[in-house]
Amino acid sequence: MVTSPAPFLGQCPYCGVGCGLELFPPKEASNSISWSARGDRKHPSSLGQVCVKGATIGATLHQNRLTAPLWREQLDQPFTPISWDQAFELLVAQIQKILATKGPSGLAVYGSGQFLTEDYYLAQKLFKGYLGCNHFDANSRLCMSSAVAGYSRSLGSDGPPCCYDDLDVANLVFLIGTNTAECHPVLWQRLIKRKRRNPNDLRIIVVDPRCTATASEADLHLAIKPGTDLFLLHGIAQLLVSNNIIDHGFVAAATHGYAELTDQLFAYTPQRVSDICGIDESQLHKLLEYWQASDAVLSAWSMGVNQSVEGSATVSAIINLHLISGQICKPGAGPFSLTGQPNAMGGREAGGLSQLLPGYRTVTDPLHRIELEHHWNLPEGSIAPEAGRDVWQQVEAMERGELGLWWVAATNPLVSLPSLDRVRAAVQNCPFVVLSEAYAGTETADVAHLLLPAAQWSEKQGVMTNSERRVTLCQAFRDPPGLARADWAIFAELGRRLGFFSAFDYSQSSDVYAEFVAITTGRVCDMAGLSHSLLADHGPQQWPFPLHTLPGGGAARLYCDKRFPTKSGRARLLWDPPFGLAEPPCDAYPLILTVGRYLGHWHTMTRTALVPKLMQQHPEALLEVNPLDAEHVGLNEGDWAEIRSRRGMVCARVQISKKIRPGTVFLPMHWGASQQNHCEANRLMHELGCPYSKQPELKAAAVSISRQV
Ligand SMILES: Nc1nc2c(c(=O)[nH]1)N[C@H]1C(S)=C(S)[C@@H](COP(=O)(O)OP(=O)(O)OC[C@H]3O[C@@H](n4cnc5c(=O)[nH]c(N)nc54)[C@H](O)[C@@H]3O)O[C@H]1N2
Ligand SMILES: Nc1nc2c(c(=O)[nH]1)N[C@H]1C(S)=C(S)[C@@H](COP(=O)(O)OP(=O)(O)OC[C@H]3O[C@@H](n4cnc5c(=O)[nH]c(N)nc54)[C@H](O)[C@@H]3O)O[C@H]1N2
Ligand code: SF4
Ligand SMILES: [Mo]
Repeated sequence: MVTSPAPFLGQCPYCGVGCGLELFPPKEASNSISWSARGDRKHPSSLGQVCVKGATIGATLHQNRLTAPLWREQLDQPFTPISWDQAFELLVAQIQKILATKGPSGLAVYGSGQFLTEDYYLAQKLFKGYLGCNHFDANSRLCMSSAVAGYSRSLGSDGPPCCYDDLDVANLVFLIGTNTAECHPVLWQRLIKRKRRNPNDLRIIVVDPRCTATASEADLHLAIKPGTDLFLLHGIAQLLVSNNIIDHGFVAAATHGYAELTDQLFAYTPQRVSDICGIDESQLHKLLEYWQASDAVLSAWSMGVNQSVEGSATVSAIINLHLISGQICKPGAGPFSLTGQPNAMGGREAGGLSQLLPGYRTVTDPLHRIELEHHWNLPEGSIAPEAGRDVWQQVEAMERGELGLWWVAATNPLVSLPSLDRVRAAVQNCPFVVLSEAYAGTETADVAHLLLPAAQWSEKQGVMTNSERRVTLCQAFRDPPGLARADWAIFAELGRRLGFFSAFDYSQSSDVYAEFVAITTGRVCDMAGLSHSLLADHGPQQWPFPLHTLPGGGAARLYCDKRFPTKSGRARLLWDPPFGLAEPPCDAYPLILTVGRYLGHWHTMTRTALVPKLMQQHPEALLEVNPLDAEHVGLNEGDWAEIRSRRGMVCARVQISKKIRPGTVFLPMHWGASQQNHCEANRLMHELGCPYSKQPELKAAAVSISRQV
C-alpha cells in the first residue's frame, strides 16, 4: 500500500477565526501548480471546517508575485531590479542620514496583522529598541485598537477572556457591529448549526444598521442608526439595573465604580434610547426578556463597534453589561472581540502598535521599558518614553515633510486608510517610501521608491494567534519566489547591517520566537512554555501557557478566579457619555455611508482577485441603498450612482435593498484604484478617531448620492 505523505499544517492566513489548514502539493499528473487546502480536523479551533477563502488559498500563492527588490529614485520613473545588497545599502544609508539629521522622529514604520509574530517582534526590537524609534504602528490601528484600549481600560489589560467553546454553551449571543456570517464564517456556522438543531436553547441578537446574512438569522435584530451603539448599551445597562438583573455579589467582590455608573444611567430610559437609536421600544424589552432568561450571555463584536470615535467607550460599555450582570469569568459568558486579521492577536502580544512593547507592555511605563532594555541588552534609557506616531500621525508628519523614510509592510494603505486623496498627497512629500510586499502592482507600490519582495505565509515558518488566544505554528512548505525573503529575516539583516550584529544574529525563526516568549513571562499573555518544537509536536495551544505547562494545559478562559490585572484586582465599571458620529448627516450630505466586507473577498483583493470563483461571486462593488432613499434621488436598480462626501466622489452600481435602513448606504472596502471597476470607498471617509484608541471612524461618513449623468 502506498501511503500519501503527511500534509503540511498551518493556520489560515485570512481571518482571525484562525482555522487549521492541511496543505497538499500540486498533483504530479495535473498541469496545475496550485497547492490545495482543506480543513485540519485536528485543529481545536475549527475541527476541520473552512470557508470559501481558506479553501481557495492555494490558488493564490504563486500568482502575480514580487520576485526581486525594485528601486526608483523618483516616483515618475520606472522601477529597476536591484540586488538585496543594493537594497540594504540604500536602506542603511537613508536610515543613518535621517538619524543624523532628524533623529528617530524622521522614521516611521507601518506594519500589519498579517505579519507572523516573529516578523512583528523583530521589528519592535530593531525600531523601538535599537533605533530608539517608537514610530512603529500597524493596520491594527484601523481594526482592533479600540478593543485593546477597551479591555485595558475596563479589565486592566488587553486579552479577550473568552474562547470558541463558549459559543456551544451560551444561551444568549449578543452580536454587535459584526457581520459574523460573512467575516467569521466558520464561527458563524458553528453557532447557527447549534441554533438550527435546538432553537430554544440559544437566542441570537444582532445589532447592525443592515440586515446582513448574520442579522437575518437572529431572533432579534436591532437595526440601529449608525453611531448610536453607546446610547443603546447604556440603555441596556439601565434596563438591567432597573430590573435588578444584577449580580450584586460579583459587583461587590470584583468591580469598582458601580454607584458612579448607575448615577449616570437613569437618564437612559427605554423611550429615549429607542428614539435616539431609531428602533422600536418593544425591541429593548424583548432584549431584556432574553437576557433575563439566559444563564450564560456571550457578546461578540467587531468593526461596527471598534471603528468609531466612540470605539473604546463602546467596548467598555459592552464590558459593563457583563460585569454588572456577572456574565463573565464563567463558561459561555463574557465580552469577546472577534479579531479581524489572522495574527492581529500576535501583533498585540509582540507590541505592534506605537504605544506598546512586547508582552502586553506600554512604552510609557518606565518599568516596562527597563524590562525590555535588559532583555535586549540595551543601556537603560534606550527606549523612548513617549508613544510613537500612530498611522494617521505618520500621514500628518509626511504632510509637514517631517518623515525621511516611511516603511510600509504587509498592508496596502493606499486603499485601506481613510481620506485617501489626502494620504496620496502626503506620501508625495516623503523622499523614501519602502514597501515590503508579497504581490506585484498594489496601489501602495505606486507611491513607493523601494519595493522589497516578501516571502508570505507558506514560504516562511512562524506562529499566529487567533481570536481565542490559540497559537498555531505555520510551516513553510513552498520556496519563496525569486529573491523574496521573510519579513523577520529582512529586519534581522538590516539590524546586522546597521551594526547590531550579535543582537540580530538569528539563523531561524524558532530562535526569534524563543527570545520573544521569554519576555512574556508573568504577563497576562504568558506563553513562555511555548516553542516551535512544542507546537510542531503537540499542535496549537492556547495561552496563558507559562513555562512547564503541559501540552493542552493552556487556559481556555481568562480571569476565572474573578481577579483582574488592575492594581486593586477589580475590574472598572466605566462611564463615557455618548455623542454620536463625528460627521453626522446634514442637508448637503444627508446619508451615512458605511463601509465593510463581502464574504468572498479579502481586504484590498491582492489575493482574492486571483481566484475566478471569488470574482464571479462578487464581480464588482455595489452601493446598497434603501428603496426610499433611491426613490428620493431617482435611482433604479443597476444604475450607476455618484457618491460624494466632503472629501471626494466615487461611482458604483446601485443595489436597491430593504435590508439597509433608510438614511444609510453601504459600500465594500475591497476595490482599490488598481482593480477593474475600481470604487475607492475610502476616498470618501474621514480620519477622525477615538481619543483613547486613535482608531478612525471607518464605519461612517456623511454622503450624498445621485444618478451618474
Ligand atoms: N470575508 C471577509 N472576512 C473578513 C475580512 C475580509 O476582508 N473579508 N477581514 C477580516 C478583518 S481584518 C476584520 S477587521 C473583520 C471585520 O468583520 P466585521 O466587523 O464583521 O465586518 P464589517 O463588514 O467591516 O462590519 C461589520 C458590520 O458593522 C456594521 N455597522 C456599520 N456601522 C455600524 C454601527 O454604527 N453600529 C453597529 N452596531 N454596526 C455597524 C456594518 O453594517 C457591517 O455589517 O473581518 C475579518 N474577516
Ligand atoms: N472604510 C473602511 N476602511 C477600512 C476598513 C473598513 O471596515 N472600512 N477596515 C480596516 C481594517 S479592519 C483593516 S484590517 C484594513 C486592512 O487593509 P490592508 O491591510 O491594507 O489590506 P490587505 O489587502 O490585507 O493588505 C495586506 C497586504 O500585505 C500583503 N502581504 C500578505 N502577506 C504578506 C507577508 O507575509 N509579508 C508582506 N510584506 N506582505 C504580505 C498583501 O499582498 C496585501 O497587499 O483595512 C481597514 N480599512
Ligand atoms: S473562517 Fe477565516 S480562518 Fe477560517 S477558513 Fe475562512 S477565512 Fe480562513
Ligand atoms: Mo481588520
